[in-house]
This record gives sequence, C-alpha cells and structure tokens, in this order.
Amino acid sequence: MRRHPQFNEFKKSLLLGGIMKISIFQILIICVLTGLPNTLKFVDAEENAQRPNVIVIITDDQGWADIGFNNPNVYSPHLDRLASQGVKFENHYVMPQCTPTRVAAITGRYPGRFGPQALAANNAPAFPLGTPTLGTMFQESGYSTYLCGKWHLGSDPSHGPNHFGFEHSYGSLAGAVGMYDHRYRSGKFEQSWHRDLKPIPGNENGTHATDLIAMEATKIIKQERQKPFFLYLAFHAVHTPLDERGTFTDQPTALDPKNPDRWAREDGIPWFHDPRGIIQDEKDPEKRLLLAAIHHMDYAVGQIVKALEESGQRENTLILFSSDNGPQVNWPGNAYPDDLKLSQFNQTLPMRGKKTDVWEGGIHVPAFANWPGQFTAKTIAEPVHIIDWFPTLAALIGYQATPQNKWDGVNLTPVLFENRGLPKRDLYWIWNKKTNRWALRYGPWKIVKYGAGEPSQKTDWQLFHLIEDPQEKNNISERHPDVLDQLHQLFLMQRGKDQVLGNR
Ligand SMILES: [Ca+2]
Repeated sequence: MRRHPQFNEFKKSLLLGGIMKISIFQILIICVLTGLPNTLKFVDAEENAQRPNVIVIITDDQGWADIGFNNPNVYSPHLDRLASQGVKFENHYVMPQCTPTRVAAITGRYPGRFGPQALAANNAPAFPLGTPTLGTMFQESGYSTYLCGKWHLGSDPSHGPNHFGFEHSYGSLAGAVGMYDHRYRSGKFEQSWHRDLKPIPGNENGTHATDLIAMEATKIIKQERQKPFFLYLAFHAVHTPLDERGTFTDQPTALDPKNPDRWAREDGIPWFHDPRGIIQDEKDPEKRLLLAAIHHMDYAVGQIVKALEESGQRENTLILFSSDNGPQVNWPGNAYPDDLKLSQFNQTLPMRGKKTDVWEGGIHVPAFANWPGQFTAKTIAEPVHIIDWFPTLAALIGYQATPQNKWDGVNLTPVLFENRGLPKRDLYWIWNKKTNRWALRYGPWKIVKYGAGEPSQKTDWQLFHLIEDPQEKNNISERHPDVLDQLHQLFLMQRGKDQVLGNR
C-alpha cells in the first residue's frame, strides 16, 4: 500500500535536495499543503499513472439518518465501510434541492451566482454554456470523463453533460425517473433516458435504474485506457417514485385494489431482505420500501467497489460521496407513471426540517471521502460544503484555477491529509426561484429567514447557536445583537455576488 508520507517528512526531503526519488504526485501534494504555486502539467502516460481516478457519487433525497453510519436502523454496509475507512464529514452541507446542489457540486459556486433558475429543481439551463465544470477541469487535465445517472442541470440535449466536459454520458437528462421505465414526469422531458444525449427508447428491458447505473459504472471502470478517469455517478435513488422488486423484495410491489393509493401488503409479512433483519423488522411498509431502496443503492456501490478491486484500481481511486439534500417525508404520488402516494415514509430527526428547507434537516447530509492509503480514517467535525469539492479536487490533480472558475468553496486538503483547520468562512443558502428561504452559518451561529422579501434588516432574521441548539428551536436574536449584525452583514456580502433579476 502506497501511503502518503507526513507533510514534515515531505518538506524535509524536498529541502534535502534532488537525490531522492519523488513522484510528480507527491510534489503536487507538497504544493497543495504549502500553498506553493503549482505550475506542473501532467501529460504523459507515466505521470497519468500516478494521478488518482476520481468517482464523485451523489445520491438523491437521502437524509442524514438514511445511512447506516448515522442510523443503526438502516442497512448500508458498503457505504458504512467506505466511510469508516475514510474521512467522514460530520457537518457536510449541500443546497436544499436537487438542481441547486448539483450546480454547487459541478461548478464550485453557489447556485445564486447563476440566477434564480438555478435555485430550485428546474429543466431550464441552470448555467450558461461555457461555464467551467468538474467535467471540463478533468477533461482539460487529461482525464477520461464520464457522467452516469441524473443530470438535471438543463434537460434539453442542447444543454446536456457532453457540452460540459463529459466525453460520455448515460442516464437521465431531467430529474427523477420511474425506476423500471426510466420516464420523467409527463410532458416535454418525459423521454429523459439517453446515451450521449441520444434518447434510448423503451425501458432498457425493464431493468431498475439503480442497476443500470451500477452496470454502466462497472463497465467504465473495467475499460482499458491510458488515462485516469473521472466518473460523476448520480443515483436516482432514493428519490420517489420508490419501486423495489426482485432481489430486494420477496414479491413485486403492487397496488391494493381496494385502496389504490396504498401498498398491497400491510400485514407485516417481510418484503425486503437483509442479513441483519433491519428491513424485515420495519413494520411500516412504506418505510420498508425506502430501506430497500437504500439497501439496493448500497449494493450498487458495493458492485462498483468490487469492479475497482478486480481491475486493480481501488488504491488509486478517490471516492467522494454525498446526498443532494435532506429527506422527502410525504409524497403526493401521480407525478410519474405508477407513482404511489406515500405518507410519512421518512422522518426528519435528528434535525429540524426536510428537503427544500434551509433548516439543518434540508441541507446537512451524510458524506465522506475515501482514498485507501492516502486518507487516514477519521471524522471531521468542521463544517464543509459541496462547493468545496471542486477546489479540493483541483488541488489534488494539479489543476491551475482560471479567473473563470470563481469558486466560492475552499480547498479541503488541509483537513483531509492533516489535522489543520480551514480558513474561517461563512456558508450561505437561499432557495426557490422566487426566493423565500434564507440562511447563513458562521462558526456555531446561524441566521434563518422564511418568507418572501430580501432580508434587508438584521431584525428580519432568527438566530440560533448550532452547538447548543442543534435542532434550531431557540431564537436568541434579541440576546446577541452584535452577532446578528455580523451575520447579516456577511449575508449582504454573499447576496451581493448573486445574479438577481432586475438589479444586474
Ligand atoms: Ca434531491
């Protein structure tokens, strides 16, 4: 196992002179850790062999408690193992909904920077053609680049992933899909499943979307290539419609003819199987269905890890994992073909709020980074955000930022490789095309506003202390006017950088 030496040994060996054999990758890490300008360019095959493959996994609507390492009543052994052997982020933030989080992940910028269309789930282009993305960075850096799964950053093929640095793409251009027919909501973008922006008619033999993504990813991983690869892997799981059959159930899901908005069997007979019995023991059939969908997605991640191991690439592959927003709790049904109504199929605990909320429950999600031999197993409590991934990955592969990148995030390598802190900074959320949810965190403090109208006065906010009050129950704004004013000023600075209709 090739382990990244300690920073001081690195620094000492560099100062001692050029007699030691040191890899281009190791020099790069020194540049990252010391802040030295990195002017290295990696172009030849030998150097390529030393750069990691990168897999970015984003799941859909998986809340903080919808994973085994945060909740013993969820069965996800593969994800739990990756997290326990890697760097687990205890306070990892995203935006409150699919499209905004994907904008933040793929551009390293807050979605508001691109305008209101990027602030909620949307089929319109989220950002302009020519915007630098993770895809363009990896492509320009000599990687083979792939997207596998959900795009939802512009559902027309003219704005699909292949226009943003992904050489190959497969999955849905729009948002969630029926698990077995892969159709988006009825309308212009219903036929959303594609390969390289060309529609795939039919239903891929009725194969479950989670399995299609796992099979595609496995195929990509096992391909012979001269270059390292970047794979953006965006599961549709565990977004509704939930539909699990076969291996993960002992009978197909079906409608109850007498009660058509409910699942057929509510008699406690187990539908879903896991060796520990967690799913079978869940009495609520809709909750069992969610647990089975998580189990299925986790199994798919296991297949992907197995493909890395079998192709000898596990140790040279960095995996980043996050959900895109907090949990959905109720679902009205009838949005997709065969889509059923679900009632209280998930819960928001231990935090306040759910998907689309700027309360912690909507934006605080399970996440980890795993890179065998490079990242020592540990848990990081420092708040981090998915906007940080782009500058972090740039540092790791030696990409020189351009003025067009305009990242809002910071490079996380000081906390990934060492126990150094990050620069003190605020984190910022707004949600909805007609913005009506607002929040900012600075240190342990967080301000929140619900309701239309720009927060122009500090009195527009509620104030919470997240360490003393993690459930955001006690508004203490009157007790801390100075803190309130400081966070309000930080908010105004963030909001001043956004594209707001009518004023710029
Ligand atoms: Ca989502």
